[in-house]
Formats: sequence, C-alpha cells, structure tokens
Amino acid sequence: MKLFGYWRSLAAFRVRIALNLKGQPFEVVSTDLIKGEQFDPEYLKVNPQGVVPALITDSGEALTQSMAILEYLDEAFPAPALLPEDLMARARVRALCMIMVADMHPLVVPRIRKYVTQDWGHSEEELGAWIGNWTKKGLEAVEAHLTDGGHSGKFCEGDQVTMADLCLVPQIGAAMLFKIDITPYPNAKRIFDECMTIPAFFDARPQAQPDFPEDMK
Ligand SMILES: N[C@@H](CCC(=O)N[C@@H](CS)C(=O)NCC(=O)O)C(=O)O
Repeated sequence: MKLFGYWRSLAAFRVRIALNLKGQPFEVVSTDLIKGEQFDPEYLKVNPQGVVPALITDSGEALTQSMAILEYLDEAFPAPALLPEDLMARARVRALCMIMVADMHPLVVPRIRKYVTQDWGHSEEELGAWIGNWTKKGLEAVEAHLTDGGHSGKFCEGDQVTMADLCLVPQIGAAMLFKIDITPYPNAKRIFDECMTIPAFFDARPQAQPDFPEDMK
C-alpha cells in the first residue's frame, strides 16, 4: 500500500500505527504541508480535499479520512482487532476517538493556523494561545474519560490496544511538540508511555519518518 502523509501530520500518524499493528507494509509518499504540496493538482486527484492522509490500497483505490482508513484496515485485516468486542466498549472507544479527531485536531491544522494568522492577522503568540487552549480543553475531556468511568486499563479501554490509543498517542505527541504541559493529564501520559513501548507505535512516531527535518533531530 502507499500512504500519502507528512512527518508531523497527526492523522497520518494514526494510520501509520494501524498499518504497523496490522503488519501491512507500506510506502510513504511525503506531502509537505508547509510548502503546500497538498494542493498540487496531482495530489488533488488522489484527495480532492487537499489534506493528508490518503491511502492507496492494494487494489489501487484511494481512501481518505484517517478514521475511515482505520475502520477499513480493521475490517480488511481483522487481527489484531482495534475495536473491543463489547458493544458499549466499542462506543466508548469511538467517543474518545471523536473527541480527538473531530473536536481537537481540526482546530490546529495548517489551514486553520494560516487563516488565524494570515487572513485574520493574529500574531504567532496569539496562535500559540489558540492552539494551547483547544489542546488543553480536549485533553481535559480525554483525561476525565480515562479517569472517571473506570474503563481504562493499560490502554484507553481496558488492556487492549484500540483505535482510541491510535488517536491519543499522536495528540499527546503533538502537545509535547507544542510544549504544552501534560502533567495535568496523568492517565493520558501513562497510556502514551505504555504505547510507546510497542514497536508499531514507536516506529510510527514523527521523528522516525524519512521526511523529519534534519535541523530538528
Ligand atoms: N479529519 C481528517 C483530517 C485531515 C487533515 O486535516 N490533515 C492535516 C494534517 S494532520 C492536513 O493535511 N492539513 C493540510 C492543511 O490544513 O492545509 C483526517 O482525520 O484524516
């Protein structure tokens, strides 16, 4: 398979972890979001939305939207399962994913940052406050779910790696990259650390990607 992604894309990070867990080899096509390569006409034929990731499956079809791709991979390659068997647990996992994928991540993507600074004229400092605010609000909600319901174990839902962990790890990684204090989210951090002991997660980290910038190593 072929994955259009970028080292610092949280959505592509989710998909890399899933492909690794499923033992599916893939070729990475780096799409530089800072240079605007997501808007190249050739790429827009793959994903008309102009965002990464996009996965070209073995049958040559393009899939977009990281959650749709995770669901596809889980159905196409059932082991190890990324959703629990229990109906309520499945719903809880999907709810956690949605906090991060639908309510947190879209507020900090490049097109939003560009809009806030270039179109609305806000400073880098104000942009930092924007990113910090929405990241903290989201992580507070995630942490409350991991703490209060009593359903988290080694991972977000019990002791099984699920899609929720695939969403959590990039989100915590990004918070650390943005230098946001994550000590108020001890369960989220604990699960992040646990996941990072698993090669499928560790190998998918931004720093391990071929397009990770030399000057950040
Ligand atoms: N909901 C989408 C989000 C896709 C998305 O926004 N990806 C970001 C990188 S993480 C992107 O390509 N942004 C390009 C831009 O904002 O111009 C998914 O989960 O796949």
